[in-house]
Amino acid sequence: MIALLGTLFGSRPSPQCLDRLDADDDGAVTLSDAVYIGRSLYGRGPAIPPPFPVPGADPTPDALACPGS
Ligand SMILES: [Ca+2]
Ligand SMILES: [Ca+2]
Repeated sequence: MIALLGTLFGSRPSPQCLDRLDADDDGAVTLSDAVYIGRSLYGRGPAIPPPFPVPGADPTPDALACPGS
């Protein structure tokens, strides 16, 4: 969540793999991903989609850059 908010608000450089920040798996990295994570962690929203909670490749195709996948 810290990396996501830092990237969105410019206090951290974007990671090479933006797909890692796409928590709601909609193919874009936006503030809605932070809201999705918060709601999921507090049991007020759907679970974060795979590969969470284990690091791995995104099983659904999208346009987000992720070197090596
Ligand atoms: Ca997203
Ligand atoms: Ca995806």
